[in-house]
Amino acid sequence: MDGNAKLVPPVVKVPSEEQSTQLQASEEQVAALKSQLSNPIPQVDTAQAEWETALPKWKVLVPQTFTAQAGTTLELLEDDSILASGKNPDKETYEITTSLTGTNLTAIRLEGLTHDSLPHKGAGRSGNGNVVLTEFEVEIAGANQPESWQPVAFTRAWADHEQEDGDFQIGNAIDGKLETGWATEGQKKRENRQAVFLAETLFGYAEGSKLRIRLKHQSQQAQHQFGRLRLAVTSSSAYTEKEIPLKLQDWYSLGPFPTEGLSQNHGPEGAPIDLQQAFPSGGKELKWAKETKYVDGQVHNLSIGDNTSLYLYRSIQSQSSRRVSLSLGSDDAIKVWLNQAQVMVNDVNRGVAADQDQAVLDLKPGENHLLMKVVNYGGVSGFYFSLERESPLVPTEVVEAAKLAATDRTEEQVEAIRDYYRNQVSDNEQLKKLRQDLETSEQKKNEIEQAIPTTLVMQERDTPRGSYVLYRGQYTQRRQQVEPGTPSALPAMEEDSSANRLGLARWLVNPGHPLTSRVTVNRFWQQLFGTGIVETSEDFGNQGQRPSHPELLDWLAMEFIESGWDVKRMMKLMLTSATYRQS
Ligand SMILES: [Ca+2]
Ligand SMILES: [Ca+2]
Repeated sequence: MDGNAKLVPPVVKVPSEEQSTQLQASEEQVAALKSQLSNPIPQVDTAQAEWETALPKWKVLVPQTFTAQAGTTLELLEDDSILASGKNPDKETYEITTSLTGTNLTAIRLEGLTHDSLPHKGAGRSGNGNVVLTEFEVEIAGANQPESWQPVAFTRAWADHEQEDGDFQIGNAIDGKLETGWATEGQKKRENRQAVFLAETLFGYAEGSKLRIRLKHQSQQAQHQFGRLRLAVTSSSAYTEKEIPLKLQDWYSLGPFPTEGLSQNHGPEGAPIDLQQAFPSGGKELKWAKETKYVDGQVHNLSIGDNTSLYLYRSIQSQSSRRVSLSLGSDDAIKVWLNQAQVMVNDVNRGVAADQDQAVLDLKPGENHLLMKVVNYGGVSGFYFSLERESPLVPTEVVEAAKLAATDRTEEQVEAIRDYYRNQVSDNEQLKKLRQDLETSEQKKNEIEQAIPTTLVMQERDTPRGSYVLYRGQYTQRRQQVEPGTPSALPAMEEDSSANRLGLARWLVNPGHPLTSRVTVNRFWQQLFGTGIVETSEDFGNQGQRPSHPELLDWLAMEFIESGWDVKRMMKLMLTSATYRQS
């Protein structure tokens, strides 16, 4: 059998004793680390509590009127979401009005929610579950002047997911153009979605306000409407702060330096960057040069020669401590430092493309120094640099659960907040270490499991297929159903035995049923002597011949059973017998 080929299930693992011990130890280690990762960690939990209080508080808007221009049926559900059904037009615009109190509102949240009645139980109405929102428009009027509608302009929007193949960013929903839109990629992600729209100015009248909200689904993609949606407002400043952009200064380049490899420091590594400093190289002095041709988010080609290093530097200004994701590409190897600390390294030989590597930058308030080194091992060279869009929105369930007093949260809610905080937000070193250890342990456990040999087994179906007498042998002509059993001329299976393969196997080797043993030892005899004690070794029944020495056959059969079906022992017994040596 091909040892590399995967066995077709059902199979059982047959570990050696050593493997069993190793596996158990590594399983225990994984379980211990998992439990540490979910147990209280005072330092982390205190930071989590602070983070929770800073989460935006959302107020769900209760729709008062809701209409669909092209004839979709809209219905208000108990959780104040709106569900679409009935007619499913190619294009549709939903209009919702609501009253609200509160001033200094900053943002509106739109949730696309899944529902069992929608295609694939997703959040959209199209056949594949995808949604394209071409425009999201909001107007506001004071409660005292209900008909003087003023637009609420949005400057920025975030979505927890955007379809990646094509131009489907959330910003397309507030660009005033009906030909552009935000796609949720609902054909792949059949889950709740959220988008947050940041208002240009604070909104909300002191006397109360009316809002009129339009969701325009005017895409070329037919029926790409939300099937269920909910709206909320907040006065949180969380999104306003997010809006303050990073200031990315010009690039400077230094090099190329002939190099022995990625680890060779040509001068600027590990020290504060001084753009005036000169670096010796091959009898010359190299200096930093300002580069204005590099555009973020584009692949740039460099011609720096074989086995050379080029340094790239820029400063990044941030208003606050924040974490951003950096997406990189390089031809060939790359190393990146932030404020002199290495943040990523990849010693590879490759062509450059977008998004080959990712790095996380923990920016401090004020000026941050980003240094990159690209090493070209041969041929062409190049790099790619892009700061990714904002970190993902905190899932609505987490935000809503965090609003509740700790004592009012369900166990699932406590877990959801803790897991999200620990995995996505916290930069605690102890946690990082635990996660790394868990990863290593799980890898080790997998390696042990992979090394355990498997063997094929049989497995009974949960519900037996059923066997029937077939009239004249035709499979379409079923007569009565038959049950598994042994031929009536032979002893029956024991009553407590299951009527399956296992039962049959046990019946065959039952010491009270010597026929199997007799047939087997007779074949051994035939192998050695040329003729069996029963000459018709293939037929032991009424049609076969009588044994020449019935007592010998019985004795051998009993010996075989009592030896525990030991074939080698039986062979030896026969080969060393006086009878065999005579022949
Ligand atoms: Ca648009
Ligand atoms: Ca190259």
